[in-house]
Amino acid sequence: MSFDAQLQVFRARIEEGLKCYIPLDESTPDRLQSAMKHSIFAGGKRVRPILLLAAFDINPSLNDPIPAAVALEALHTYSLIHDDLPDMDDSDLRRGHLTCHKAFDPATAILAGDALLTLSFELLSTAYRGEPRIACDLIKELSYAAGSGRLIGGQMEDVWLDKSQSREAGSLDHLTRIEDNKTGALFEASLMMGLILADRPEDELKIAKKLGVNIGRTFQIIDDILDATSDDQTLGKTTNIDSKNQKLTAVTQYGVDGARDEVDQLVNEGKKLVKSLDQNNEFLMSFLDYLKHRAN
Ligand code: GRG
Repeated sequence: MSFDAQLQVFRARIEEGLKCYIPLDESTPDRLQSAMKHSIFAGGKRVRPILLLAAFDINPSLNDPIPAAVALEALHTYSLIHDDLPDMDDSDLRRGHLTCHKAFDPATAILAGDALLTLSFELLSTAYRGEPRIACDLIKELSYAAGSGRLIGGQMEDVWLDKSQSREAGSLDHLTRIEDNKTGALFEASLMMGLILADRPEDELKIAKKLGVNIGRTFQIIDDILDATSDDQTLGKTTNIDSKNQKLTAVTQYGVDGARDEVDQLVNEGKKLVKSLDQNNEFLMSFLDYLKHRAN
């Protein structure tokens, strides 16, 4: 199967999974349901759950990876909703639609994010209760990646650099560490969760972690390049935020061409890691090129 066809198959399975697991019962207030669905069904590339499925497919087990893929996308969507809030990035546009707080109101958006975050762990604990060790490992992996030392901690440091206006004084190493947490942590978790579901050994988990860091950095630099070179309509979100905030990024540091060179180097290193995880994995190899060439 071609890369594009496989990507569509993975995406279709994820969309089906979201439609299956996100409907909530009447105990969830209508307004909250609408806000959660507004954001999670607004589109989105679904790259994290795709990576989870691709990692699982290397040596699949009998476990169903779809609930974990849905849990991961729900958690990612929560982070976008909260990131867009007036007291964070204050963005109007996300996934080509109004952000959750613009379509509803900030209090509803906070609660919709909280509810999607909580739903992730409810899904993992109920879907895999027949395999308690797998369930616990998945919950541990995702909660660690989303927690105060990684995603939330990275966001805290990032918000604080803006508030304290010390961003220009920050070193690129410091910013890379923040972005490894803000962006990379969920990519690491995506691959790790796929391998945990497939019950793979520790040495493969270690390679997956390194590949997750690599993909997170690649993704972030492309995001910085797109922020500087694309427009709101193509990206479906507010652009030029970095230059407006005088943010130190790979682009402001090395220029667009220099940042592209960084991406080339990261993609080459990423391909070596894919090879050591699975000698002939055409999909993951092409996935790295897809990230490099993405337009949104
Ligand atoms: C609020 C705890 C908390 C964390 C926010 C999401 C986030 C952390 C920050 C967003 C700004 C950022 C770091 C952008 C670069 C990487 C990123 C997370 C982009 C958005 O993800 P995509 O491109 O979005 O996969 P879609 O909409 O396709 O799912």
